[in-house]
Order: sequence, then structure tokens, then C-alpha cells
Amino acid sequence: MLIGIVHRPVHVAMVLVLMILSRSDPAAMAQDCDGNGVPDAIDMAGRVYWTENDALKVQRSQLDGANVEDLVTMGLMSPEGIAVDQAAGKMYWTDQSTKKVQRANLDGTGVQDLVSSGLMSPYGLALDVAAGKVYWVDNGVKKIQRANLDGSNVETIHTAAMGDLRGLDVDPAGGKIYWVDNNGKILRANLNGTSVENLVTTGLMNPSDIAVDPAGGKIYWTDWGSQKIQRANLNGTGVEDLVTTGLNFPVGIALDLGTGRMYWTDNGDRTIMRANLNGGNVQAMVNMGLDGPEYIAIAAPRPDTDGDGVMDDCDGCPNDPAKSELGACGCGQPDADLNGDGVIDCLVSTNMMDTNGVCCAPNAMPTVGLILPMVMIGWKYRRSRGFAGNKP
Ligand SMILES: [Ca+2]
Ligand SMILES: [Ca+2]
Ligand SMILES: [Ca+2]
Ligand SMILES: [Ca+2]
Repeated sequence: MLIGIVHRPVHVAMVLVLMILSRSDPAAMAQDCDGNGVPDAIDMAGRVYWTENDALKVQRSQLDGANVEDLVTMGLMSPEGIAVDQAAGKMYWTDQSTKKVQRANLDGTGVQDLVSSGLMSPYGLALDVAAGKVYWVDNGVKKIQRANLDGSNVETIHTAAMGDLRGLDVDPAGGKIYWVDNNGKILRANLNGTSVENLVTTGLMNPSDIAVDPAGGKIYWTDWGSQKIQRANLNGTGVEDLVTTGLNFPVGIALDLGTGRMYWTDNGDRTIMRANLNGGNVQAMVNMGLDGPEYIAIAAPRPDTDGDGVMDDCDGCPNDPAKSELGACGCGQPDADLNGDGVIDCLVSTNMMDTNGVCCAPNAMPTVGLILPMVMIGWKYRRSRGFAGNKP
């Protein structure tokens, strides 16, 4: 309605301005096709998020360590565990000293207290997004707890008589939570806390965090006491050393399974590190400007399979680089009008193709245009055979 009363020259000028704006980088950066509040450029590039326990921040950088950003800088006293719900554009963390579980948008805006009473010393945190649950350990009261993603319905699912609870991770499909006891144990249980198993009880000194690769059938952990990164099968057998040199005080660990890498923090060296899942190709991603990074989470790059700049989750034709919407002809076929008859070629009956199969010969009649002449021919035929009117 508004456009109808806009004076034409003004309208044209506005369109030109919009066209120019849409080509500039800030506008492209702001595109958010899936509406999760994260610019698609960031969704597609991925990010690594961590808690800065000494500088009292939540930060992130690109996966290659570039472009470190402060996300949350207010209201933190001892941020610890962190996890990311990328599709919803939210990050969750614990604060051991404010005794809270909190969340915010992935750019750090919109901080919310989810659980702010009844906690003593919350540490590691993990998400089961599909089931709508956030899990955390409370080392103060020696409990593993969970709640809905909005912080409602807090449940205690495991109470440890002793131990020093730190990081945990969830394998929703496998129906297990995994956690570390900093006194030298790795454990797991069902999602409701039943059937607790000791997985690794020897050879550990001070395991600090754990990350599960369900598809690969492995658990990965940091051990700041032995200064190692290790992994084992999901049932704790087959323990392997992955990184045994160059570590000072490794704390958090997270996996980027799409690129086959693990990321960890070294709280002693004040670095964000990464390596291949087998421990090869160790790299310091961020090694300046950090005070004491603690736990870590990965927002993996969201794929753009056909490389057309539209990520799969928003691409109506994720395997057709020429289209991002079905259009009139569907994926794999352009909405073209090669013969210029005003009808998209794919809508023309295939029997109108040339003998050499090229769609469509000049002046070929589109299917819709054939209906009236065919009705007329049929009517004339019936008349000529004396059927018209059914006269006796
Ligand atoms: Ca987005
Ligand atoms: Ca695409
Ligand atoms: Ca596409
Ligand atoms: Ca045509």
C-alpha cells in the first residue's frame, strides 16, 4: 500500500540505494537466512568459544585463531564450562563464583540467568539440544544436574559421595553422559544418572575435561597433572596418548568432527591450541592476550555443499550451485526461457521439443496454449461426424 503512494522518482532512488547497500560488505555480513541471530558469514565460517577464567570474560575467535572478540565482560567472577547451541544462536556457561548457569546470544548480547539459586560451585557444562536439556556438574555439592534449556525443571541425576567433578559431555544418541573426576577417574552413566560405570581408573593424574566422538567411538580428555591429551574407546578400553609434549596446564577440550580436529585450552601457557584428532599437527591458535582460558566449545562451520554462498540449511537446492530455491523447474534445472516465448521452458510439454531434443523450437506452443485449439478441433470433429446436439 505504501509503495502505491510513493512518488516514482523517489521509489527508483530508494531501489538504487537498496541495491548499493545490498552489495556492500556490512549488509552481506548481516544476512541471517536461518534467523538464529548469527550472521550467515559467521555461521558458515564457524567459531571457537572459551571462558577466560582470569580475565573474567567469554571470548571467541575464528577457527584459525584470528579475530579474538570479547563477548561477555560484565557480571562474571569465575566462568568455567561452556557449550554452544549453534542452530539457536545461544551459548551457555557456568560461573563457579557467582554460582550461576547463564546463557546469551552468540555475540554476547542478551545475557540471561538460567539457574541462580541452589548452586555451590558449578563447573563443566554440556547440552543435549534435541532433548532440550543443559547438563552441568556442581563440584560444591558433588552433584550432576540438568535442567530445561530455559533453566526450568532442575533435576539432580547423580550424587557423588566424594570426587572432584570437572568437565562433562553428553552423547544423546548413545544415551550417556561422560565426566571426569579430577582425582583420576573417567566415568559415565545413563542420561538419567543410572548405571554409573568407571571407565578409566588407572594412569590418570588430574583429568580436567572430556569430549565425546560418538560416531568415531572415542572419548578425548585433558589431564593437567600428567600434561597429556589422551583418548580411549567409549567403554574406556584402548587408552592412547595423543599429545604428551609442549603442554603446561591443559583444561578444556572440544572436537570439530567435520574437520577432524580437537581444540583445547592451556591455562598455564595461556593459549588456545588445536591438533588433528590423532594428536598430529599441533598448532597454537591464540597465544597472545589471554590470561587464563578455561573451558572451550566449537561452533562448527555450517556446510555450503554446492559452494553457492547459501548454506545448506537455507539452500532450497543444496546440490545445485545455480539455484537456492526450487523455482518453477526445481533443483538441477534452470528457470530459463531460451526461445523467448514468455513461458519457462521446463513447463512446456516435452513433445514440443525439437527432434534433436532441444527445448524448445521457436514459436513452439506451450502446453497451456494448446488446450483451447484442441478443444475447438475436437468440437469440429464431433460436429463433422454428426454427434453435435445428439439429434435423433
Ligand atoms: Ca544465521
Ligand atoms: Ca549452497
Ligand atoms: Ca544451491
Ligand atoms: Ca520458453
